Amino acid sequence: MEQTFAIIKPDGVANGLVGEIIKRIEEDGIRLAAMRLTRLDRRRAEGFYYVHRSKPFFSSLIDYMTSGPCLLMVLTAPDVINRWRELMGPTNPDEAPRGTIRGDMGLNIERNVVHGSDSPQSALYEINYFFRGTDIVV
Ligand code: IDP
Ligand code: MG
Repeated sequence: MEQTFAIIKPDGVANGLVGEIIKRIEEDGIRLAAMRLTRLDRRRAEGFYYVHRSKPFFSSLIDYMTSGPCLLMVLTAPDVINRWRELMGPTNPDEAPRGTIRGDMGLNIERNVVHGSDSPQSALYEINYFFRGTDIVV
């Protein structure tokens, strides 16, 4: 069993896509292990995206991620880090195939609906950044 960290970003929540995205997660056989609806403040969003702090899009990314509520999730399944990245599709919705979440619902390379950890190390960091062990129920 493996765990990963996922976010339905503010555009996804604002556009009413939570149900459709969770349906795709469950239909893939991935289990929800923790979940919280929250609005990030700048400090929290900047800490989360620390690795991107020197990118030109950083401050715009923080504006976006703090623009409204988002849904934080821990997902559990065998090989779930790769499986969730496959369901999301590539970062840029213009390059994401139909049938992927970003391909079907992403607005642009910034407003791309969902986040997923990219490695076991980042999954561990990101899960612990937002959740306590006792919040994780599967
Ligand atoms: P990922 O979310 O597919 O792992 P990352 O490269 O880790 O992609 O970038 C984190 C987030 O930053 C992306 O999901 C997207 O919201 C935003 N982002 C990435 N590249 C760009 C860009 O070139 N312009 C604007 N925003 C970007
Ligand atoms: Mg990333």
